[in-house]
Amino acid sequence: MDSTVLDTHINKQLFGKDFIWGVSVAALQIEGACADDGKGESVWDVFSAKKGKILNGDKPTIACDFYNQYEADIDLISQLNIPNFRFSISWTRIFPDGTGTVNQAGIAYYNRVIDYCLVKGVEPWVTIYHWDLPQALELRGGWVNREVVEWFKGFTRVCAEAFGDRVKNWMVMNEPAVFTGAGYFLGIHAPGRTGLKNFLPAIHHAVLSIVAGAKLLREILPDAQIGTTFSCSYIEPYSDKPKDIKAAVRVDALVNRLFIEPILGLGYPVEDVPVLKGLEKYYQPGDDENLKFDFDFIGIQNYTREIVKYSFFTPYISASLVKAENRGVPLTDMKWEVYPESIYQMIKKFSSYPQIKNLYITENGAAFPDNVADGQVNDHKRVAYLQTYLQQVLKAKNEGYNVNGYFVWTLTDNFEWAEGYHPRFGLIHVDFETQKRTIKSSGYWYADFLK
Ligand code: GCO
Repeated sequence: MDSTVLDTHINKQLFGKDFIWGVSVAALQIEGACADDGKGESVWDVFSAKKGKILNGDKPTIACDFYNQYEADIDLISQLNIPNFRFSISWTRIFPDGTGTVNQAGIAYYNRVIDYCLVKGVEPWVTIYHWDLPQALELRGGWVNREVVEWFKGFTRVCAEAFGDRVKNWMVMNEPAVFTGAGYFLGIHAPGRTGLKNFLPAIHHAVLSIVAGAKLLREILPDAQIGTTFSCSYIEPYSDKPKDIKAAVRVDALVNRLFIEPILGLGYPVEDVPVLKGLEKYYQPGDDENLKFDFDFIGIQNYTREIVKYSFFTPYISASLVKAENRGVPLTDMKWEVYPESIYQMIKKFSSYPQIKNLYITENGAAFPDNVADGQVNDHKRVAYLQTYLQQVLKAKNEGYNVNGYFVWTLTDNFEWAEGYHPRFGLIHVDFETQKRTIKSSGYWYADFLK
Protein backbone atom coordinates (compact mmCIF):
# COMPACT_ATOMS: atom_id res chain seq x y z
CA MET A 1 0.00 0.00 0.00
CA ASP A 2 1.25 3.45 -0.89
CA SER A 3 2.42 5.03 2.37
CA THR A 4 1.56 8.54 1.22
CA VAL A 5 -2.08 7.49 1.34
CA LEU A 6 -1.72 6.90 5.08
CA ASP A 7 -0.58 10.45 5.68
CA THR A 8 -3.40 12.20 3.87
CA HIS A 9 -5.95 13.74 6.16
CA ILE A 10 -9.24 12.03 6.29
CA ASN A 11 -12.15 13.81 7.84
CA LYS A 12 -15.87 13.49 7.91
CA GLN A 13 -16.46 16.67 5.91
CA LEU A 14 -14.79 15.14 2.85
CA PHE A 15 -17.68 12.66 2.62
CA GLY A 16 -20.34 15.38 2.53
CA LYS A 17 -22.95 16.28 5.09
CA ASP A 18 -25.49 13.67 4.03
CA PHE A 19 -23.16 10.70 4.40
CA ILE A 20 -24.51 8.21 6.97
CA TRP A 21 -22.14 7.09 9.77
CA GLY A 22 -22.83 4.24 12.10
CA VAL A 23 -21.90 1.07 13.91
CA SER A 24 -23.33 -2.46 13.44
CA VAL A 25 -24.09 -5.36 15.78
CA ALA A 26 -26.21 -8.53 15.68
CA ALA A 27 -28.57 -9.86 18.35
CA LEU A 28 -27.02 -13.28 18.87
CA GLN A 29 -23.50 -11.88 19.09
CA ILE A 30 -24.19 -9.43 21.92
CA GLU A 31 -27.48 -9.97 23.74
CA GLY A 32 -26.90 -13.06 25.87
CA ALA A 33 -29.94 -13.70 28.13
CA CYS A 34 -30.51 -16.59 25.80
CA ALA A 35 -33.41 -18.14 27.73
CA ASP A 36 -34.74 -15.06 29.55
CA ASP A 37 -38.23 -13.58 29.46
CA GLY A 38 -39.66 -16.30 27.27
CA LYS A 39 -37.00 -16.39 24.55
CA GLY A 40 -36.95 -19.68 22.62
CA GLU A 41 -33.91 -21.59 21.39
CA SER A 42 -32.23 -20.59 18.14
CA VAL A 43 -30.11 -22.82 15.92
CA TRP A 44 -27.04 -21.12 17.36
CA ASP A 45 -28.01 -21.97 20.94
CA VAL A 46 -28.26 -25.61 19.92
CA PHE A 47 -25.22 -25.70 17.61
CA SER A 48 -22.92 -24.04 20.15
CA ALA A 49 -23.93 -26.57 22.82
CA LYS A 50 -22.52 -29.39 20.67
CA LYS A 51 -18.97 -30.47 21.26
CA GLY A 52 -16.27 -29.17 18.95
CA LYS A 53 -18.40 -26.75 16.95
CA ILE A 54 -17.21 -23.46 18.43
CA LEU A 55 -13.59 -22.57 19.16
CA ASN A 56 -12.79 -23.12 22.86
CA GLY A 57 -16.33 -24.42 23.42
CA ASP A 58 -17.59 -20.83 23.69
CA LYS A 59 -21.33 -20.20 23.82
CA PRO A 60 -23.50 -17.14 23.15
CA THR A 61 -25.42 -17.67 26.41
CA ILE A 62 -24.23 -14.45 28.06
CA ALA A 63 -22.20 -12.76 25.30
CA CYS A 64 -21.96 -9.03 26.15
CA ASP A 65 -25.13 -9.14 28.24
CA PHE A 66 -26.47 -6.37 26.00
CA TYR A 67 -29.98 -7.56 26.89
CA ASN A 68 -29.47 -6.16 30.39
CA GLN A 69 -26.86 -3.51 29.64
CA TYR A 70 -28.34 -1.92 26.53
CA GLU A 71 -28.75 1.47 28.16
CA ALA A 72 -25.09 1.70 29.13
CA ASP A 73 -24.03 0.49 25.68
CA ILE A 74 -26.29 2.95 23.86
CA ASP A 75 -24.84 5.64 26.17
CA LEU A 76 -21.44 4.62 24.83
CA ILE A 77 -22.66 4.92 21.22
CA SER A 78 -23.81 8.41 21.96
CA GLN A 79 -20.60 9.22 23.84
CA LEU A 80 -18.65 8.14 20.72
CA ASN A 81 -20.77 10.55 18.60
CA ILE A 82 -22.09 7.69 16.47
CA PRO A 83 -25.41 8.81 14.97
CA ASN A 84 -26.70 5.47 13.57
CA PHE A 85 -26.94 2.07 15.26
CA ARG A 86 -27.61 -1.07 13.22
CA PHE A 87 -28.84 -4.07 15.25
CA SER A 88 -30.91 -7.16 14.58
CA ILE A 89 -34.04 -8.68 16.12
CA SER A 90 -33.79 -12.11 17.69
CA TRP A 91 -36.55 -14.16 16.03
CA THR A 92 -37.03 -16.39 19.10
CA ARG A 93 -37.54 -13.44 21.44
CA ILE A 94 -40.54 -12.48 19.30
CA PHE A 95 -41.68 -16.02 18.37
CA PRO A 96 -40.15 -18.58 20.79
CA ASP A 97 -41.32 -21.35 18.43
CA GLY A 98 -40.63 -19.41 15.25
CA THR A 99 -44.30 -18.98 14.45
CA GLY A 100 -47.57 -19.06 16.38
CA THR A 101 -47.77 -17.08 19.61
CA VAL A 102 -45.96 -13.76 19.96
CA ASN A 103 -43.90 -13.29 23.12
CA GLN A 104 -44.90 -9.82 24.33
CA ALA A 105 -41.80 -9.58 26.54
CA GLY A 106 -39.67 -9.75 23.39
CA ILE A 107 -41.60 -6.92 21.75
CA ALA A 108 -41.32 -4.89 24.95
CA TYR A 109 -37.56 -5.41 25.04
CA TYR A 110 -36.99 -4.09 21.50
CA ASN A 111 -39.35 -1.22 22.23
CA ARG A 112 -37.10 -0.29 25.16
CA VAL A 113 -33.97 -0.50 22.98
CA ILE A 114 -35.50 1.59 20.18
CA ASP A 115 -36.95 4.16 22.56
CA TYR A 116 -33.65 4.51 24.39
CA CYS A 117 -31.81 5.04 21.08
CA LEU A 118 -34.23 7.83 20.21
CA VAL A 119 -33.84 9.43 23.66
CA LYS A 120 -30.09 9.49 23.08
CA GLY A 121 -30.41 10.88 19.54
CA VAL A 122 -29.22 7.62 17.96
CA GLU A 123 -31.10 6.47 14.84
CA PRO A 124 -32.05 2.77 14.94
CA TRP A 125 -31.37 0.67 11.80
CA VAL A 126 -32.98 -2.72 12.09
CA THR A 127 -31.86 -5.98 10.46
CA ILE A 128 -34.75 -8.41 10.65
CA TYR A 129 -32.73 -11.60 10.27
CA HIS A 130 -29.09 -12.03 11.28
CA TRP A 131 -28.80 -15.84 11.22
CA ASP A 132 -30.52 -16.93 14.45
CA LEU A 133 -33.25 -19.16 13.03
CA PRO A 134 -35.61 -20.63 15.63
CA GLN A 135 -34.63 -24.23 16.43
CA ALA A 136 -38.33 -25.20 16.28
CA LEU A 137 -38.28 -24.21 12.59
CA GLU A 138 -34.99 -25.98 11.93
CA LEU A 139 -36.68 -29.14 13.20
CA ARG A 140 -39.28 -28.57 10.48
CA GLY A 141 -36.58 -28.28 7.80
CA GLY A 142 -35.34 -24.74 8.38
CA TRP A 143 -34.20 -22.93 5.23
CA VAL A 144 -34.55 -26.15 3.25
CA ASN A 145 -38.33 -26.17 3.72
CA ARG A 146 -40.14 -23.74 1.42
CA GLU A 147 -42.61 -22.98 4.19
CA VAL A 148 -39.83 -20.86 5.70
CA VAL A 149 -40.96 -18.06 3.38
CA GLU A 150 -44.31 -17.90 5.19
CA TRP A 151 -42.67 -18.21 8.61
CA PHE A 152 -40.31 -15.38 7.71
CA LYS A 153 -43.18 -13.20 6.51
CA GLY A 154 -44.94 -13.76 9.82
CA PHE A 155 -41.87 -12.61 11.73
CA THR A 156 -41.34 -9.62 9.42
CA ARG A 157 -44.96 -8.52 9.77
CA VAL A 158 -44.79 -8.47 13.56
CA CYS A 159 -41.52 -6.48 13.51
CA ALA A 160 -42.89 -3.95 11.01
CA GLU A 161 -46.13 -3.46 12.92
CA ALA A 162 -44.50 -3.26 16.33
CA PHE A 163 -41.50 -1.06 15.55
CA GLY A 164 -42.26 0.66 12.23
CA ASP A 165 -43.67 3.81 13.84
CA ARG A 166 -40.14 4.63 15.07
CA VAL A 167 -37.76 2.62 12.85
CA LYS A 168 -37.31 4.25 9.43
CA ASN A 169 -34.44 2.13 8.09
CA TRP A 170 -34.77 -1.60 7.59
CA MET A 171 -32.53 -4.39 6.33
CA VAL A 172 -34.37 -7.59 5.57
CA MET A 173 -31.53 -10.06 5.90
CA ASN A 174 -27.84 -10.21 6.67
CA GLU A 175 -25.38 -11.99 4.37
CA PRO A 176 -27.41 -14.87 2.94
CA ALA A 177 -24.28 -16.27 1.26
CA VAL A 178 -22.71 -16.87 4.65
CA PHE A 179 -25.58 -18.49 6.51
CA THR A 180 -26.48 -20.71 3.56
CA GLY A 181 -22.87 -21.51 2.60
CA ALA A 182 -21.43 -22.03 6.08
CA GLY A 183 -24.64 -23.33 7.67
CA TYR A 184 -26.15 -25.49 4.92
CA PHE A 185 -23.20 -26.50 2.72
CA LEU A 186 -19.99 -26.56 4.74
CA GLY A 187 -21.64 -27.32 8.08
CA ILE A 188 -19.30 -25.02 10.01
CA HIS A 189 -22.07 -22.66 11.14
CA ALA A 190 -25.47 -23.47 12.63
CA PRO A 191 -27.39 -25.61 11.92
CA GLY A 192 -24.36 -27.57 10.66
CA ARG A 193 -25.89 -29.11 7.55
CA THR A 194 -23.88 -30.04 4.48
CA GLY A 195 -24.20 -30.79 0.79
CA LEU A 196 -26.05 -29.48 -2.25
CA LYS A 197 -29.36 -31.00 -1.19
CA ASN A 198 -29.41 -28.55 1.71
CA PHE A 199 -27.49 -25.67 0.14
CA LEU A 200 -29.49 -25.23 -3.09
CA PRO A 201 -32.97 -25.08 -1.55
CA ALA A 202 -31.64 -22.85 1.26
CA ILE A 203 -30.36 -20.38 -1.36
CA HIS A 204 -33.64 -20.25 -3.24
CA HIS A 205 -35.77 -19.96 -0.11
CA ALA A 206 -33.52 -17.24 1.26
CA VAL A 207 -33.95 -15.16 -1.91
CA LEU A 208 -37.72 -15.70 -1.90
CA SER A 209 -37.81 -14.67 1.77
CA ILE A 210 -35.71 -11.54 1.25
CA VAL A 211 -38.08 -10.43 -1.48
CA ALA A 212 -41.27 -11.46 0.36
CA GLY A 213 -40.04 -9.67 3.50
CA ALA A 214 -39.17 -6.53 1.54
CA LYS A 215 -42.57 -6.44 -0.19
CA LEU A 216 -44.32 -6.79 3.13
CA LEU A 217 -42.25 -4.00 4.69
CA ARG A 218 -43.11 -1.72 1.77
CA GLU A 219 -46.79 -2.53 2.09
CA ILE A 220 -46.93 -1.96 5.85
CA LEU A 221 -44.42 0.92 5.96
CA PRO A 222 -44.62 2.79 2.63
CA ASP A 223 -42.31 5.58 3.83
CA ALA A 224 -39.55 3.38 5.23
CA GLN A 225 -36.12 2.98 3.60
CA ILE A 226 -35.83 -0.69 2.76
CA GLY A 227 -32.56 -2.49 2.15
CA THR A 228 -30.82 -5.80 2.61
CA THR A 229 -27.15 -6.67 3.12
CA PHE A 230 -24.58 -8.83 1.36
CA SER A 231 -21.08 -10.00 2.15
CA CYS A 232 -18.53 -9.42 -0.59
CA SER A 233 -14.80 -9.94 -1.11
CA TYR A 234 -12.65 -8.74 -3.95
CA ILE A 235 -11.62 -11.84 -5.89
CA GLU A 236 -8.38 -11.95 -7.88
CA PRO A 237 -6.78 -14.80 -9.81
CA TYR A 238 -3.51 -16.26 -8.54
CA SER A 239 -1.86 -15.93 -11.96
CA ASP A 240 -2.51 -14.84 -15.53
CA LYS A 241 -3.14 -18.43 -16.57
CA PRO A 242 -6.57 -18.81 -18.16
CA LYS A 243 -7.38 -21.64 -15.73
CA ASP A 244 -6.80 -19.39 -12.71
CA ILE A 245 -8.67 -16.51 -14.30
CA LYS A 246 -11.69 -18.74 -14.96
CA ALA A 247 -11.51 -20.15 -11.43
CA ALA A 248 -11.64 -16.60 -10.09
CA VAL A 249 -14.72 -15.86 -12.21
CA ARG A 250 -16.51 -18.87 -10.68
CA VAL A 251 -15.62 -17.93 -7.12
CA ASP A 252 -16.63 -14.32 -7.74
CA ALA A 253 -20.01 -15.54 -9.00
CA LEU A 254 -20.53 -17.64 -5.89
CA VAL A 255 -19.22 -15.13 -3.36
CA ASN A 256 -20.39 -11.82 -4.84
CA ARG A 257 -23.17 -12.40 -7.40
CA LEU A 258 -25.25 -15.35 -6.22
CA PHE A 259 -27.80 -13.35 -4.23
CA ILE A 260 -27.73 -9.82 -5.62
CA GLU A 261 -28.26 -10.83 -9.25
CA PRO A 262 -31.56 -12.69 -8.91
CA ILE A 263 -32.82 -9.85 -6.71
CA LEU A 264 -31.99 -7.34 -9.44
CA GLY A 265 -33.90 -9.47 -11.93
CA LEU A 266 -30.79 -10.93 -13.57
CA GLY A 267 -31.28 -14.52 -12.44
CA TYR A 268 -28.77 -16.76 -10.69
CA PRO A 269 -25.25 -16.78 -12.21
CA VAL A 270 -25.78 -20.24 -13.65
CA GLU A 271 -23.54 -19.73 -16.68
CA ASP A 272 -20.49 -19.21 -14.53
CA VAL A 273 -21.41 -21.80 -11.88
CA PRO A 274 -23.20 -24.62 -13.70
CA VAL A 275 -23.95 -26.53 -10.49
CA LEU A 276 -26.51 -23.82 -9.75
CA LYS A 277 -28.69 -25.33 -12.48
CA GLY A 278 -29.78 -27.63 -9.66
CA LEU A 279 -31.76 -24.68 -8.27
CA GLU A 280 -34.40 -25.28 -10.95
CA LYS A 281 -35.65 -28.23 -8.99
CA TYR A 282 -36.85 -25.88 -6.25
CA TYR A 283 -38.62 -23.42 -8.55
CA GLN A 284 -42.38 -23.10 -8.57
CA PRO A 285 -44.48 -21.26 -11.15
CA GLY A 286 -44.29 -17.50 -10.64
CA ASP A 287 -40.98 -17.61 -8.78
CA ASP A 288 -39.18 -15.35 -11.25
CA GLU A 289 -41.39 -12.45 -10.20
CA ASN A 290 -40.91 -13.34 -6.55
CA LEU A 291 -37.12 -13.17 -6.77
CA LYS A 292 -37.00 -9.46 -7.64
CA PHE A 293 -37.33 -6.33 -5.53
CA ASP A 294 -36.49 -2.70 -6.09
CA PHE A 295 -34.58 -1.95 -2.88
CA ASP A 296 -34.03 1.62 -1.68
CA PHE A 297 -30.51 0.65 -0.73
CA ILE A 298 -28.16 -2.29 -0.75
CA GLY A 299 -25.77 -2.81 2.16
CA ILE A 300 -22.40 -4.30 1.31
CA GLN A 301 -20.07 -5.73 3.92
CA ASN A 302 -16.42 -6.06 3.07
CA TYR A 303 -13.37 -7.09 5.07
CA THR A 304 -10.81 -8.54 2.69
CA ARG A 305 -9.93 -9.95 -0.72
CA GLU A 306 -9.33 -13.53 -1.78
CA ILE A 307 -6.81 -14.95 -4.24
CA VAL A 308 -8.14 -17.89 -6.21
CA LYS A 309 -6.52 -20.64 -8.23
CA TYR A 310 -7.69 -23.55 -10.30
CA SER A 311 -8.07 -26.76 -8.30
CA PHE A 312 -8.90 -30.04 -9.96
CA PHE A 313 -9.89 -31.62 -6.66
CA THR A 314 -12.45 -29.12 -5.42
CA PRO A 315 -15.93 -30.40 -6.29
CA TYR A 316 -18.44 -28.24 -8.20
CA ILE A 317 -16.22 -25.19 -8.72
CA SER A 318 -12.69 -26.53 -9.37
CA ALA A 319 -11.22 -23.57 -7.54
CA SER A 320 -9.53 -22.98 -4.21
CA LEU A 321 -8.44 -20.01 -2.15
CA VAL A 322 -4.75 -19.27 -1.66
CA LYS A 323 -4.70 -18.62 2.07
CA ALA A 324 -3.59 -15.15 3.10
CA GLU A 325 -1.30 -16.68 5.78
CA ASN A 326 0.70 -18.34 2.98
CA ARG A 327 1.01 -15.14 1.01
CA GLY A 328 3.13 -13.11 3.43
CA VAL A 329 0.58 -10.29 3.64
CA PRO A 330 -0.65 -8.32 6.70
CA LEU A 331 -3.34 -10.30 8.53
CA THR A 332 -6.09 -9.70 11.05
CA ASP A 333 -6.87 -12.14 13.85
CA MET A 334 -9.34 -13.87 11.49
CA LYS A 335 -6.34 -14.57 9.22
CA TRP A 336 -7.95 -12.27 6.67
CA GLU A 337 -5.67 -10.10 4.57
CA VAL A 338 -5.69 -6.39 5.31
CA TYR A 339 -6.30 -5.04 1.81
CA PRO A 340 -8.02 -1.64 1.77
CA GLU A 341 -8.47 -1.53 -2.00
CA SER A 342 -10.89 -4.42 -1.66
CA ILE A 343 -13.63 -2.09 -0.40
CA TYR A 344 -13.07 0.30 -3.32
CA GLN A 345 -13.32 -2.56 -5.80
CA MET A 346 -16.53 -3.82 -4.20
CA ILE A 347 -18.16 -0.38 -4.28
CA LYS A 348 -17.20 -0.16 -7.95
CA LYS A 349 -18.58 -3.63 -8.66
CA PHE A 350 -21.93 -3.10 -6.96
CA SER A 351 -22.25 0.44 -8.35
CA SER A 352 -21.93 -1.01 -11.82
CA TYR A 353 -25.42 -2.55 -11.53
CA PRO A 354 -27.64 0.28 -12.79
CA GLN A 355 -30.58 -1.15 -10.80
CA ILE A 356 -28.90 -0.36 -7.45
CA LYS A 357 -29.98 3.11 -6.33
CA ASN A 358 -27.91 3.57 -3.25
CA LEU A 359 -25.10 1.70 -1.48
CA TYR A 360 -24.13 1.74 2.15
CA ILE A 361 -21.17 -0.06 3.66
CA THR A 362 -23.12 -1.79 6.42
CA GLU A 363 -20.06 -3.55 7.88
CA ASN A 364 -16.30 -3.08 7.79
CA GLY A 365 -13.80 -3.65 10.57
CA ALA A 366 -11.08 -5.91 11.89
CA ALA A 367 -10.15 -8.27 14.71
CA PHE A 368 -6.79 -7.80 16.41
CA PRO A 369 -5.47 -9.21 19.70
CA ASP A 370 -6.33 -6.29 22.00
CA ASN A 371 -5.22 -6.07 25.62
CA VAL A 372 -6.11 -3.68 28.37
CA ALA A 373 -3.02 -2.08 29.91
CA ASP A 374 -3.34 0.68 32.51
CA GLY A 375 -7.00 0.98 31.67
CA GLN A 376 -6.31 1.55 27.96
CA VAL A 377 -6.43 -0.45 24.76
CA ASN A 378 -4.01 0.89 22.21
CA ASP A 379 -5.32 -0.73 19.04
CA HIS A 380 -3.36 1.31 16.52
CA LYS A 381 -3.70 -1.46 13.92
CA ARG A 382 -7.48 -1.13 13.96
CA VAL A 383 -7.25 2.66 13.68
CA ALA A 384 -4.98 2.27 10.63
CA TYR A 385 -7.31 -0.36 9.17
CA LEU A 386 -10.38 1.86 9.48
CA GLN A 387 -8.55 4.92 8.14
CA THR A 388 -7.11 3.17 5.11
CA TYR A 389 -10.39 1.46 4.23
CA LEU A 390 -12.22 4.77 4.63
CA GLN A 391 -9.74 6.42 2.28
CA GLN A 392 -10.77 3.87 -0.32
CA VAL A 393 -14.45 4.54 0.34
CA LEU A 394 -13.76 8.24 -0.16
CA LYS A 395 -11.84 7.54 -3.35
CA ALA A 396 -14.84 5.61 -4.71
CA LYS A 397 -17.22 8.37 -3.68
CA ASN A 398 -15.04 11.05 -5.26
CA GLU A 399 -14.97 9.06 -8.48
CA GLY A 400 -18.76 9.28 -8.54
CA TYR A 401 -19.66 5.81 -7.30
CA ASN A 402 -22.89 5.55 -5.46
CA VAL A 403 -21.79 5.05 -1.83
CA ASN A 404 -23.50 7.09 0.85
CA GLY A 405 -22.86 5.51 4.23
CA TYR A 406 -20.47 3.51 6.38
CA PHE A 407 -21.02 1.39 9.51
CA VAL A 408 -18.11 -0.01 11.53
CA TRP A 409 -18.28 -3.64 12.56
CA THR A 410 -18.57 -3.49 15.58
CA LEU A 411 -19.44 -1.69 18.82
CA THR A 412 -18.13 -4.09 21.45
CA ASP A 413 -16.05 -7.27 21.26
CA ASN A 414 -18.58 -10.08 20.94
CA PHE A 415 -19.41 -13.69 20.03
CA GLU A 416 -17.83 -14.23 16.60
CA TRP A 417 -19.87 -17.28 15.54
CA ALA A 418 -17.73 -20.44 15.13
CA GLU A 419 -14.68 -18.47 16.32
CA GLY A 420 -16.27 -17.78 19.72
CA TYR A 421 -14.94 -14.89 21.82
CA HIS A 422 -11.39 -15.08 20.54
CA PRO A 423 -11.50 -12.51 17.69
CA ARG A 424 -12.05 -9.03 19.08
CA PHE A 425 -13.71 -6.74 16.53
CA GLY A 426 -14.99 -4.00 18.86
CA LEU A 427 -14.35 -0.28 19.13
CA ILE A 428 -14.90 -1.11 22.80
CA HIS A 429 -13.11 -3.88 24.67
CA VAL A 430 -15.17 -6.29 26.76
CA ASP A 431 -13.79 -8.30 29.67
CA PHE A 432 -16.11 -11.30 29.36
CA GLU A 433 -15.54 -12.32 33.02
CA THR A 434 -16.66 -9.00 34.48
CA GLN A 435 -18.51 -7.43 31.51
CA LYS A 436 -16.34 -4.33 31.98
CA ARG A 437 -16.20 -2.10 28.90
CA THR A 438 -13.05 -0.16 27.94
CA ILE A 439 -13.15 2.19 24.99
CA LYS A 440 -10.24 1.36 22.68
CA SER A 441 -8.11 3.95 20.90
CA SER A 442 -10.13 3.15 17.78
CA GLY A 443 -13.32 4.10 19.63
CA TYR A 444 -11.79 7.45 20.62
CA TRP A 445 -10.53 7.89 17.08
CA TYR A 446 -14.01 7.27 15.59
CA ALA A 447 -15.57 9.63 18.15
CA ASP A 448 -13.13 12.35 17.20
CA PHE A 449 -13.66 11.70 13.49
CA LEU A 450 -17.43 11.98 13.93
CA LYS A 451 -17.35 15.03 16.20
C1 GCO B 1 -20.80 -11.19 9.11
C2 GCO B 1 -21.68 -10.84 10.15
C3 GCO B 1 -21.00 -10.43 11.38
C4 GCO B 1 -19.59 -10.90 11.64
C5 GCO B 1 -18.57 -10.00 11.02
C6 GCO B 1 -17.13 -10.41 11.30
O1 GCO B 1 -20.64 -10.32 8.32
O2 GCO B 1 -20.28 -12.29 9.07
O3 GCO B 1 -22.57 -9.86 9.73
O4 GCO B 1 -21.89 -11.03 12.24
O5 GCO B 1 -19.36 -10.95 12.99
O6 GCO B 1 -18.73 -10.01 9.64
O7 GCO B 1 -16.87 -11.68 10.80
